[in-house]
Amino acid sequence: MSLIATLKTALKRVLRPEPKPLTDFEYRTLPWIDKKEADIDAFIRQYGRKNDFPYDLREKLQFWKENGYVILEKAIPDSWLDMLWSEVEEVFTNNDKYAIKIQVDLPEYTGRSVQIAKDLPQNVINGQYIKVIDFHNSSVAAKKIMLHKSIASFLEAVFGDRVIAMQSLFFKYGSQQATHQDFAYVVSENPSHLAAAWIAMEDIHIDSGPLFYYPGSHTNQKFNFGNGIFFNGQSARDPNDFARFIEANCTALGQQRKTLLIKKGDVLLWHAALAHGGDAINNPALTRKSFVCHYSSQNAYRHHRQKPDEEPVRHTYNGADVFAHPFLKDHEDLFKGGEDL
Ligand SMILES: O=C(O)CCC(=O)C(=O)O
Repeated sequence: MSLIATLKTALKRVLRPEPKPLTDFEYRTLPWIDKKEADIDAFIRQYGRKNDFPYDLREKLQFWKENGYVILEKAIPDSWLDMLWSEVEEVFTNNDKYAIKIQVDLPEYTGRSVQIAKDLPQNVINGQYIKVIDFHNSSVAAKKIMLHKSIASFLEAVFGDRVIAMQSLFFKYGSQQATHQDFAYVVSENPSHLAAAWIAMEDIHIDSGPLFYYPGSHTNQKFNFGNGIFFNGQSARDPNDFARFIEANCTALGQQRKTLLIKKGDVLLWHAALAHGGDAINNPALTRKSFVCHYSSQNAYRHHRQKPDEEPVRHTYNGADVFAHPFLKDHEDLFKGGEDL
C-alpha cells in the first residue's frame, strides 16, 4: 500500500472508528417489558388486544418478565397440526420432488450442512439431526400456525410492536443441541427484539430428547465469543464454549434446568436470551415432532435477511407478518391445504 493510501486508511479510522463489539444488549433498545421501570398494569390498560386472551394477560406478562418464557396450553388445534405434519411428511417421503432447504447436522455433512431435500438420500432425510428450514415459505398452514392469534397477540404485547416472523425449523427427532441463547445465532437489527415459539406437534415423551431450559436465565451475563455476543466466522470461541459458560452461570445462580414435557398443541414462547437446548435421545424409536419459529418486531426486522435492499412482500395473519422468500418464488405456498383453516 502506498504511503498516501496508508495515511488515508489511518485517517478514516480516526474519523470513523470501528464500532465496538456489543457485549450486552443496549439498555435503551430493550423491549419495554425488559426495562426496570416496566409497568405491566399501565401497558394492559392501553393495549388494544387485551381482550384477545383466554388467560390473565397480566399474570402471563409478569411470569415472562421474571422467568423469560410462558407456556400456552392447547393453543393450536390438533387438526391444524395434523394437516401441517402431513405436508412435512410428504417432503420426507417424496423428497426427490422438493427443493426445500434441509439442515443436516451430521459429521459427514460438516462444511455443507445446508442441503436441499431432493439431494439427500432417504436414510439421511428420515433420520436424526435433520431440520427443515423455513418450511413456512412453502405452506399456508405453516404460516397460519406460525402467526396464530395466540402467539401473535402475546408477542405483540412483549415487544410493544407489530410481530414479524423471521424464520422456522421443523424437527422430527430431538435436536440434541448444546445449551445456547438464540440471540447469538438469529440476529435482527435489534438483537433484544427476538423471541421464539416451540410448537408441540405431538405429546412429548421424556426419552425423545425433549427441549430443556433454565427459567430466569434471560437476564444472566452474556457470553463474549471474542468478537462480542454474536457467533460468526470471526468468533474466536465456539458453541461448546458458549454452552459451558451459560451452564456454569446458571449453576452459580441456582437456576434449575427444566424439561419441556408439553402436549400436542401446547406452545412454549421464550425470550431472546433464555438458555435452552435439546436433551439426549434415550429411545431412538421415539419421534419428537416440533415446529420452532423465531420472531422479531416491525422496528427491528424490516427486510428479509437474504435481500436487505428490497421492500419485502408480506403475508399477514392476526396483525403479524411473515416475509415471502425473495428467491424461492416457485416454492411460496406450494402446499395450500391451510387455505381452508
Ligand atoms: O428443539 C430443540 O431441541 C432446539 C431448538 C432450538 O434450540 C432453537 O431453535 O433455538
